[in-house]
Amino acid sequence: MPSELSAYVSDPTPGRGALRPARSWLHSDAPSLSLNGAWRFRLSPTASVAQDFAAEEFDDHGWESIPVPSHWVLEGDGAHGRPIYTNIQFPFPIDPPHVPDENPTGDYRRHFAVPADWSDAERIVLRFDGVESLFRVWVNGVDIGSAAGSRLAHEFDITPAVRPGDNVIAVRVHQWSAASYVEDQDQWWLPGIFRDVTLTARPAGGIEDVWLRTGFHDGRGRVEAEITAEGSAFPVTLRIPELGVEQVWETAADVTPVDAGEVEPWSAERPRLYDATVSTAAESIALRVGFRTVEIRGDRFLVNGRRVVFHGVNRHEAHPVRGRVFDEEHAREDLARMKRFNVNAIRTSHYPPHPRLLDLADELGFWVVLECDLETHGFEKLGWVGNPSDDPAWREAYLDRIRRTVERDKNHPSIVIWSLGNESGTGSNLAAMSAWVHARDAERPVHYEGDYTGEYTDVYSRMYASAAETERIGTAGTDTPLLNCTPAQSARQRAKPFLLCEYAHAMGNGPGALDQYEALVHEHPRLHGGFVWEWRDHGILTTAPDGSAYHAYGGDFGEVVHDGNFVMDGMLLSDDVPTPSLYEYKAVVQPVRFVFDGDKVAVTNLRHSADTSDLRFRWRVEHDGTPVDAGDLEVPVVAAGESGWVSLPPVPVAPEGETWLTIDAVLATAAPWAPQGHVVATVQSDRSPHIPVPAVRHRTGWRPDAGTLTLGAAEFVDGCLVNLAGRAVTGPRLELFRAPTDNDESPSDGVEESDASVPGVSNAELWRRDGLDRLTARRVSVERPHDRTDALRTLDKVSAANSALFVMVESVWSLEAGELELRVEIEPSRGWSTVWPRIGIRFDLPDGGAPVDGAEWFGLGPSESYPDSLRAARTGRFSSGIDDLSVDYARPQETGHRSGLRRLTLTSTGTEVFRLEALPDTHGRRPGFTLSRHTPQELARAGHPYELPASTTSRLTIDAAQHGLGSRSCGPDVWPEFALRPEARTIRLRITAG
Ligand code: IPT
Repeated sequence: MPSELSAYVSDPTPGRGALRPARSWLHSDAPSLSLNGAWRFRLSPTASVAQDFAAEEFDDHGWESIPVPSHWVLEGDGAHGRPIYTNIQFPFPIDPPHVPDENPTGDYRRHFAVPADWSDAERIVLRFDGVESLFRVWVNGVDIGSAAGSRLAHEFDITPAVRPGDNVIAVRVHQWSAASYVEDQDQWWLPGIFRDVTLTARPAGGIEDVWLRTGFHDGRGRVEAEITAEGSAFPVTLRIPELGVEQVWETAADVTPVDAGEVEPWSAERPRLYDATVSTAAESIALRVGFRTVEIRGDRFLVNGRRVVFHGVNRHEAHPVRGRVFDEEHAREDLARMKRFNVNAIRTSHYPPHPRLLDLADELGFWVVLECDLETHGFEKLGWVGNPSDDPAWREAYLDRIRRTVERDKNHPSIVIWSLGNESGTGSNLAAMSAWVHARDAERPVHYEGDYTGEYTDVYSRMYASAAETERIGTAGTDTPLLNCTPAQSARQRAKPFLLCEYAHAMGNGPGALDQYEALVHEHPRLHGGFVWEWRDHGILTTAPDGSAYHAYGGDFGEVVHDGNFVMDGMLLSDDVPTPSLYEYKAVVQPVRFVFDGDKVAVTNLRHSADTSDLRFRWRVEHDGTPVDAGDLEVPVVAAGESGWVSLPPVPVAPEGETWLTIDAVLATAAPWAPQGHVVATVQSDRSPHIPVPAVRHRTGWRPDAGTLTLGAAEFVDGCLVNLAGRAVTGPRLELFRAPTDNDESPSDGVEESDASVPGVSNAELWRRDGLDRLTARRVSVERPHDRTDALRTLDKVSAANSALFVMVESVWSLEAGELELRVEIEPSRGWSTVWPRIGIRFDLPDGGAPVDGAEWFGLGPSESYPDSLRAARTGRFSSGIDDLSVDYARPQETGHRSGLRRLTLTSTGTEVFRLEALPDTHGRRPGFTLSRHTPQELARAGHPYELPASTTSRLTIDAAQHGLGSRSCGPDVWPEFALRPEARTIRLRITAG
């Protein structure tokens, strides 16, 4: 590679020729021209191809066409290389600032016409909103400049190179560059011009930049304007028509703060915006201002004087087809969905999103932590040796990145914190970024998680701290040292507001224990909530060998190094389907809470500042899940932070069976993000009388006896169930295995080791070691009572190859008051040392002519639930087809468990097959059920949904217990309280034919 080229590609400084200072992304009436659309495109395997294509005259007829914006690896069905997914790893040798000669390089060309009336323009500016990673641009053969900073905007003055009429632009983009070392975020590497390219005609006397800093104090709004314009552009006028503001500034020196009078403040809950314009004779800029004041007072983070609690998510730009290419409609729907699930905050992990996203955040209402495009995580394995964050050669690049970040988005009221980046170690360049932000924007605090000791940031932040650690951080009067901190540094950090910039890793089935974090926030005001990792899976829609469509993850494109399905860790599946974790999250963080006391309920409004006037309260009473009465609950308006007691309606109680009272807080009128009647918060109260559980009938005189037998709906041959309700059936067999979740598969890091973890080893590994996935049974005995009439007892010893551990399973089938009862006693031997995934029994129901394909149940639902994820589940009657009982996690794993089962009816094409009543055990514990087309073993073997074998059998598992979910794929394990230790359990079912 020629050395000049190598020097260019491996230059840590941020390019040449781009306009500085960076400006806001403004809505101006100055003429502009989008250069989005079809461009000519050529991909080369190295950076060292001839540059002749940059000339004005060049024959590009043989080139392909590619859309701008796009990522070339997602265009052309694999003809342009393929996406690469890595989390921390660099997909090239760690040889900073150099990158390999194999450096996919995309050349782009297109013609554009400069309108004749642009001749009055003082300057013509070319803007790139996002190009990954390093690019260089020519206009009509004239070298304009180069830039790096993939998710940042770069503008160039191209006035000397353009002419009215036809022009040619040429852009060369390299996938790898020095910048790749500081863009090592956990995501797909997706090269190309992936955001808008725009040409603007800058008028003489126009406004270069504007910043309307707003404040809200004592009911009044204030605007402090910063206008960047030539002296000759003045006078400049600020208008906020709705407030009657019309302020004319004759000269730059006149620009003084404006009292906007009485205003409604902006908050994430009531995102009140006022249309404003800032104009000169030549140009008018439209802005939407929101009045709010951000401040830190002691260890509190306040907006408009009130503490903020972040119920946030980390949001990447990810789309299964477009990658990081922005689609406004999709983004708006995504944000509206966040609102519907009670999400109130976004961290823009780990780079500025498309600028338009912040307009949407202002409008729909979110607290935003706006993060700079920076991550050098791959240096961690080198002990951070060579990390750019502490290398003066990179200082300018770091400063350029933060300036572009803050300048572009500074006008947005939704942005309340600036974040320097993610996982970049620590060092002087980060401190320099922070100093720059403090000088530029004294109001908004600076965040960076990697500043563990708090040398240069304003809030204390951690990721994946356990609930116990979080509590230690929040507890007043504690002086336990914090992670990586001396006592003095701990004291410094404890003096600041705390947030979890990432927590509750939502990979696969999980996380559990969301509620533990939420509870802490309300006990310890220093804790300001956090941001779940993460909002959505990043799967890329592609085609399986069998022709079916699926969402690909790391390794699916043949990458040399990759991180598998670690990119599938969202609360939303790649195709926008909310996972049960999102419902759980919604329930856990709901802004209205209820506490029952007899015939009264306390309604507490936990919002930041909005009262409950937008809500209506509805109640309903159900008897065994069947509605019997409903109405509106009159709740006086409750101010934020307040509670009010309300009398409940008289609740008709069912003499036998269960009575549940449910209250929903719903939107009284439609919001921009949800229809009228949308449920914001829910609570249930159990009003059932005590219902005695029928005692186990004691039988004696058992003696060996095989042969055939019919008991109610069940037929047996030699003690084996062969037919149930007229259908062939096998089982029940003991099932201790579940298809390991991503959390189950994750080795423990031994930090804050929980009850369930062995350092360095995953639970799934322990389960396979113990053979839980390959249990075999030996029938010890088959017996009937002396009179041979109405009961059958079998005893099985269940164990795995090469193991002496075992479980005894005693099953008693009997007729009780004419009903078939099955009681299973599960008794572990001594010596089981790990947690168990489940304690259940499985019935296999072959399809025959008509598969068992549906379930109706009274119990917890409608979604799956696990011991540490039960808050979204409510008691009621639900029904579902078999396929909808499972969640299509990107990597098949345990799914579909419904807890707290009372009654279950299995159906086949709408017809009842059999009914099953689950009796609580002597501790009052009820089993759960799973109905699936696959066994746990089949699920565990598949890497993707398309790898699951065709099914000819439905599987019903009744679990006395399941292990919790935890968050161990990146974070704490299952809390001891929800970890399933081997233990004796009883399952009792009453079964009747449909
Ligand atoms: C953390 C990263 O900040 C985030 O980008 C993502 O990779 C997440 O982990 C896991 O999905 S860093 C980790 C070392 C805690």
